[in-house]
Amino acid sequence: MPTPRAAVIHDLSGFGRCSLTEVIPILSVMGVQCCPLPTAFLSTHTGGFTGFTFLDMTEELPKVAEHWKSLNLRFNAIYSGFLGSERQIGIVADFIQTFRGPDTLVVVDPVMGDDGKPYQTYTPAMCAGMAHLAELADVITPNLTEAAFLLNRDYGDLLDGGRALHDEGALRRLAEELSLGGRRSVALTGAALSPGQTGAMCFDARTGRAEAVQTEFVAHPLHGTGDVFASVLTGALLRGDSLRDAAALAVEFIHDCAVRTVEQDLSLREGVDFEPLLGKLIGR
Ligand code: PXL
Repeated sequence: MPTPRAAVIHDLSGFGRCSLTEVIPILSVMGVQCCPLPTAFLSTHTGGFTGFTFLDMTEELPKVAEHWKSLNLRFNAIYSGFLGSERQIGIVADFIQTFRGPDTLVVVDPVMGDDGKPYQTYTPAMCAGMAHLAELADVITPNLTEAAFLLNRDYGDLLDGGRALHDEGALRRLAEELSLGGRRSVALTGAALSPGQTGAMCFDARTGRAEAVQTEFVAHPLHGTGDVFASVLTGALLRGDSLRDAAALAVEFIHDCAVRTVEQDLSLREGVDFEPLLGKLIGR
């Protein structure tokens, strides 16, 4: 089988483990060739840091796309995440429309926020634009905060003010609603069926069914797990795994990384300690 090629549209953050510093090693170890399209270059990620640098790459993106077009490049996957400006939403949408072939897997991780709040650099207009961009996706991977933003709902009301937090039916209905009537697959992260568990609720557009995958919850604040999840999921889908199996692998891998991060007693700023565990993703 030829090596699949993916265009990966995320920021590059120097310290703190997120986006491209997770996406590239994970997809590479899973046998995928990554072609990065960096949306911004930051000194650190924006969670738990102040004073970070931020180089917006908006002007560069269409030039790269133009050159790639002249080379007739084709991609087996187009996978986007953290964006650097409102204008980038239209640029990424154009990129998807230009480079998408009949078999291209389009994954939009609608990175916008966590714990009910947008990330520091995300404006309300960017969040609204992200919902439009996500309409082009075959698969989306929101957390509960991003699900609320995509559906234009209050985060507090999303799961009945927290009462439905561990309610499988409520999570299933939410994943179904996010599928836009079954047009796209959804892996809703941070979906816990009980307080001691966590994982994903997956709606598979191919089967029309929603299914949860769960693991033991590691009670330690972690940063960058969303990017690890979506990257492992993308790699596994490119290998031909079902959405459920791909999500199960991602959930299990993050669990193992979380345990290791706690053992190393790393702070939130360090992100999730995943590099020594990459071998678990080879050839599965
Ligand atoms: O993990 C999502 C993410 C990606 N990129 C940057 C971030 C964040 C979350 O905070 O700050 C720069």
